[in-house]
Amino acid sequence: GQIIHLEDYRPTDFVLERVDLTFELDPKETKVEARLILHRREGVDASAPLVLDGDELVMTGLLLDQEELAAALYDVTDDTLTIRGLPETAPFEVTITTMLSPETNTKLMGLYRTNSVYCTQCEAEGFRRITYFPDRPDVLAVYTVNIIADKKSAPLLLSNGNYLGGADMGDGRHFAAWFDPHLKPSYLFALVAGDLGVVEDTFTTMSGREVALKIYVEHGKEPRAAYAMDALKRSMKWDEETFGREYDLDIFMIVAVSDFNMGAMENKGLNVFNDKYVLADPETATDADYANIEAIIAHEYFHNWTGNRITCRDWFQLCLKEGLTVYRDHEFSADMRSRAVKRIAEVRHLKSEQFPEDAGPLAHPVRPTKYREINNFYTTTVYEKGSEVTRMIATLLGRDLFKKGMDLYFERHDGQAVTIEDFVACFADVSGRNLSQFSLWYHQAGTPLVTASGAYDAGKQTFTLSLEQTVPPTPGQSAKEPMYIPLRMGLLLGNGAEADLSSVAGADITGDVLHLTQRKQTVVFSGITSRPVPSFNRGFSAPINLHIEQTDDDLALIARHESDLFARWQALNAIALANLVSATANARAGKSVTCEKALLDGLVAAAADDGLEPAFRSQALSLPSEADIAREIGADNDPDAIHTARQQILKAIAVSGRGTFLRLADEMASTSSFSPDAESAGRRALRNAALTYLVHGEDDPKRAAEVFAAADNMTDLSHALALLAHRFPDAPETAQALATFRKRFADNALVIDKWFAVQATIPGAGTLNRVKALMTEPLFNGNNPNRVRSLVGSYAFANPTGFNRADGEGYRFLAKQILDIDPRNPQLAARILTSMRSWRSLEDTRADHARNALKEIAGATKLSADVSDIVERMLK
Ligand code: HT7
Ligand code: ZN
Repeated sequence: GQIIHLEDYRPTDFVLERVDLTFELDPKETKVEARLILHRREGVDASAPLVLDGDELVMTGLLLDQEELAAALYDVTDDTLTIRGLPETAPFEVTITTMLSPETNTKLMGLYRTNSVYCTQCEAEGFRRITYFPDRPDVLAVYTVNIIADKKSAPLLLSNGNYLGGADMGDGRHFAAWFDPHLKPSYLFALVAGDLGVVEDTFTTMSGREVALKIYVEHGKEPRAAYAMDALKRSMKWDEETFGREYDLDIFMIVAVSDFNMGAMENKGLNVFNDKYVLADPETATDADYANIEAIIAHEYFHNWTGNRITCRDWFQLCLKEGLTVYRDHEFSADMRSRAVKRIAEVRHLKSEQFPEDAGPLAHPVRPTKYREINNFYTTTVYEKGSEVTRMIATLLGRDLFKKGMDLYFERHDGQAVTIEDFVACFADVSGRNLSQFSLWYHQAGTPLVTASGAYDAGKQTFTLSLEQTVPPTPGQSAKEPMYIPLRMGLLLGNGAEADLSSVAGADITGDVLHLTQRKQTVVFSGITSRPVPSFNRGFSAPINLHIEQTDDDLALIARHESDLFARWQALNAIALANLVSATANARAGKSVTCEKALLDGLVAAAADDGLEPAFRSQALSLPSEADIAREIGADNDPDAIHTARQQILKAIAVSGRGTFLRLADEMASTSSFSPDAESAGRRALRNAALTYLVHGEDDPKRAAEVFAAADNMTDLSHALALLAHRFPDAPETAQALATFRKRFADNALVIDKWFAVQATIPGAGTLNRVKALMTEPLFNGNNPNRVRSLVGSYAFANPTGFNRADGEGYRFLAKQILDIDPRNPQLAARILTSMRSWRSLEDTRADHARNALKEIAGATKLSADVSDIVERMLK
């Protein structure tokens, strides 16, 4: 594929006014008739042809104003339909007939079948797999959709908007018509047809309109959609109360399907979901599943305003809808749950997923300027870093001005396809601030590094902070400008009090936000009566790396006394990370590993502190992951040494905190029936964290096997299974538990995904053979994205020692899988391949093996654009 550049953006030559679609559904021979009403845009040359996008289409008819078009007036290539000789000013009608085979569409883009249900996925460029079309987000039109299908196998016929009516056709078929009055781009089109069960409810909007809510799932699974329905109603209410956004159709539908490339899709009025993010009950879903369902239901619903009513001018602007909508779903979850705990989880995720992307060969700006394959830009940088950039705008402007800016955005751009510049201008306009330096966050890739050092002058009672920022070079961007970094901070005094920051020179401070804008900045605080301990980046106000020489004593003070709970966790995490990095060096050098007292004391004290909420204490107990340690080390990584060091630290904590962990395992055990609420989930998390240590401090699988046998919910059951499998992979108790789990849940594919993932993430070189064996297991299905992600994805993304085998077999296995998946489902293949994005930070032997595996992929004949784009960028 060729490279698309932002600077080449031009509006279309023709304006689309209306779209009428008729589908005659059939598994192998679906007929689509698309009637497009267009006119030439003012000022466009009268000879300019209409060029429509297409992808793997078979066209069987083409009419212009109801007349067949002469062959000389059009051309068809692999990906375009070009029509010449069109009217100069008058509107005209193009009618295109295409034939599709949904059953053989394994790419899951366009119209496909999943479990006998017809469904569509059009973002980003799937609509062109249905008909020839100006398939770009700045072409907004009103759609009418007629669906004709066999009545027995597809009693349900759904599309966007409001239902117009339907009828029996007398030949075993029936039809339904839908009209969506809202302007929309083609990527928001959706059609679903099949035989599904439904859960129904209603929501009364703030202006008193009643909206019908329907969640469609496979027959028999209706009770498992209750939590999703509850989350939907809470999302609708929250968006009204927080952003003043009301829903705008008579009906809102969600359909759960089992074959889906991503999490979910925000099609207007007809969201389509990966069933993993809809279905939940205590027996089959973990607390993490419940939290994900709540967040993703909210995310897709919030897109109705941030994405659908106001959409992207072009795909370079993807963060306009995704970054903003992630920010909105984060705020929603923070309001539904514990804000501090939610923030800790977000930052853990950002650091483990986005920071490595930003530090490796796939790094790109939040708003990229070029792409080869847009599917590869649905990244954690666009989503999560995009959300952090929105959060920084809110931090800089404060709550009221941020709200005003959002109100202006909704008012000014409703019904439009806009850019990041349009979005930022709303905040500049309401605040009167110049946000041009701030906008570098959209344009410069790479995680800024801020180094800080402090000096206290007791005589002058001043504290001088020397700050320096650098942004590392990234592909295509070697030199960087200094960024505008809002750094929330405090100066903690020995007695637990905080210094007043208002007497300051060298930087603007608003509240507790220090505005770091220069490459080097010296900031002097006056009136500081004793040596303070600085606490930086409270609430993770900026997505940066921070280097500051701080003693464990200073960090321990922050961990005990910070008013910001997030900062307390951050300090504990910093103590742990430093200890784990030095332990890794020792392990690699064959020396013994020691666990510092500050770490033992800090973790056990936080765990034992009954004044803190259990969910926070469980986060405090959860050590940085092996990937976190590798990232902190940065280069020449040996995953085996990291694993050894971490296991030994875990064991040392287990031994020293045993009394506390025994108490918590007992006290946090549930006494009432299961509830998925955040508080109950927090108690389960703390108990399971305590159990993790207890099991690592013992040489016998007995405790884990007992917890497994006694578990009455999936959170505890799957945690116990993972403890057994990861700590005692070869024990008979583990084999027994795996067999019991498989037998009990063999008919529930989403639960079996947990079973695959647990086994794929068993540490050590031996796991590759397990993974290979599991691929031949009857419950595995290489065509289903959830199964592939659970087995192959978990192995490659979440098993550092198993995947990064010193002999390179893990990489060779992955290369083979990528080449096998690619022809069927390029998007899935490309995504799993990104698991190798940090290959250059491995020690030489592994890096050589990784490079060779990547070269093997790159050298294959007939690679998809998706995979060749990723592999080429990774090898550059
Ligand atoms: N906006 C949705 C993106 C999406 C997608 C993109 C490419 C291929 C398949 C896809 N399915 C969904 C999801 C979201 O961010 O809400
Ligand atoms: Zn989204």
